[in-house]
Amino acid sequence: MASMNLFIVLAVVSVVFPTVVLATEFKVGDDSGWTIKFDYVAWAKDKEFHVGDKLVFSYPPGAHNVHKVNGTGFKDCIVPPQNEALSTGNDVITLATSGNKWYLCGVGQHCTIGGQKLAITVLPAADVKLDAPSSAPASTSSAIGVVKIGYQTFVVVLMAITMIVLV
Ligand SMILES: [Cu+2]
Repeated sequence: MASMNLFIVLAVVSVVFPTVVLATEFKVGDDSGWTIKFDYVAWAKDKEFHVGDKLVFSYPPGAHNVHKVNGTGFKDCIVPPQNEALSTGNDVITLATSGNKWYLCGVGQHCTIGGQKLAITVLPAADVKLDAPSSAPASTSSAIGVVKIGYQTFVVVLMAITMIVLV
């Protein structure tokens, strides 16, 4: 009855799977990472950030750091005390609340001259989010469409696997 047990497990998984919230991890600046002379406005423009998602600031340790600041600090590049900086070179920030968030680099003139600062808007946690960040749809309706198609494909694949196992 091993195959029957497998079928039950797959059936349960196929029902539960669409309700699971998958957090997205955003590598700030993608392959460029956290650096000067990068357009973080353009980088953030097409992305949807939700509560529970993560920002990863990646850079050579010592070259940069990460400060969370307020809107004024962001606009004027006001750097908080050095001991409040994240500085591991692989700094992961979990977006815990919705609203506007601002980050900057406190090293030298990286913020003022290098433009090394990031502003994002965090939305409430998404109920269903199965698509990768790079293909995140712009509107809610198309997002639901993508999820439905993805889910149907998922079920068809599951059924195919189950048939193979049972035969
Ligand atoms: Cu820097």
